[in-house]
Amino acid sequence: MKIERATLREIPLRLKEFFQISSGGSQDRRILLLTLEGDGLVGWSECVASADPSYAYETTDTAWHVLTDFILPNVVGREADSPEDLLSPVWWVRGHGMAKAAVEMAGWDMAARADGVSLSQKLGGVRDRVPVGVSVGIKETDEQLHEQVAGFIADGYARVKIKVKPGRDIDMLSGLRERFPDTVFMADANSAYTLADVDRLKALDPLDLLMIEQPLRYDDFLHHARLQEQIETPVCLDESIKTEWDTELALELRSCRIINIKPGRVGGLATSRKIHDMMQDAGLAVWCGGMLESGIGRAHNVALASLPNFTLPGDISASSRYWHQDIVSPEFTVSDGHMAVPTDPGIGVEIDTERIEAISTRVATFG
Ligand code: OSB
Ligand code: MG
Repeated sequence: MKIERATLREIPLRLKEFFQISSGGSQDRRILLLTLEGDGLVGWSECVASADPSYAYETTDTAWHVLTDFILPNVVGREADSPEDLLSPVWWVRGHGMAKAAVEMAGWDMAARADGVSLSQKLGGVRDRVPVGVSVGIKETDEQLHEQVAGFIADGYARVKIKVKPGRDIDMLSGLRERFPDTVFMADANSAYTLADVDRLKALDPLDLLMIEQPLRYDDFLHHARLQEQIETPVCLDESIKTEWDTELALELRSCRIINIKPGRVGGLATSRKIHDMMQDAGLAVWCGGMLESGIGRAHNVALASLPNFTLPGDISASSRYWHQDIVSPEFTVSDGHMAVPTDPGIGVEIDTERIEAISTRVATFG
């Protein structure tokens, strides 16, 4: 594949409601969209970096900097064998997986279109619809929380993830379990605890949670292993897993029993697939996480989630859970706890380029 031109854009997109996690929150997303063009084909991707570094060290601005000053000038004008190979000229760039993933994932969209197949088919997907859940931000009161959760259960989501932090955990989750005895719940702490909180985390065992996601530090493997030894709830890692080598370390130390794979966080779809395979070989499940993406990032996620070992519901909710109007059509919808995997070539959705151009706050073009 030959990359003749790259266009990076930033668009503002306002979430329907503020999304609060233990380490921060957001409502006005600043999203980077990338298009690669070459050989008469186009590929689209979304960079998952957030405006601030409260989830990862990358931000919208660091991704813009690394993409425009180092990555894109080296990628454009070159011939590559595969989407991963697009990044070989910048093998020396350390970290910045979200910036790198944007290039790699646009490359996958292009490669699938070149073959006339859907991204799901190109990746080796085996499902035409995937089980999906929803992630619920921290709410000030249990009343607000119960009301929102009741709505999502009525929408049919296959599981509900509740954001937690010290003080908004045991009682809050016990109340939910009591009110909704049959719902599949899990918790996500975004690193709000330390190993000293082990008793608090052990107290969650009777609540029958599907898992607890990233209870401890974002860069910690050892303490997650020590915690998993002492609690029954399966530990899932999110922030900690940025590469296949992180996955190897987590498996060796038994830091987790589940991994939340976000292709943007791990540098792209090729690494996502490697992590998927490593976990499958270890007899452990994975699921596809989300970063409050527009329909472009969501299309990549749903294609990835069609791979065989994505057996747990993903954080891949309907477009209308996030946006008044998505930038793709048809919008993504959920029925019976599942989302359909697009079948048209590439990411398989129509992109509202007119609106994207109209709302872009900055544009950089290469080639
Ligand atoms: O920890 O999974 C997370 C959103 C932003 C940053 C981190 C996380 C999340 C979510 C939302 O949980 C998932 C989604 O619906 O996109
Ligand atoms: Mg998480």
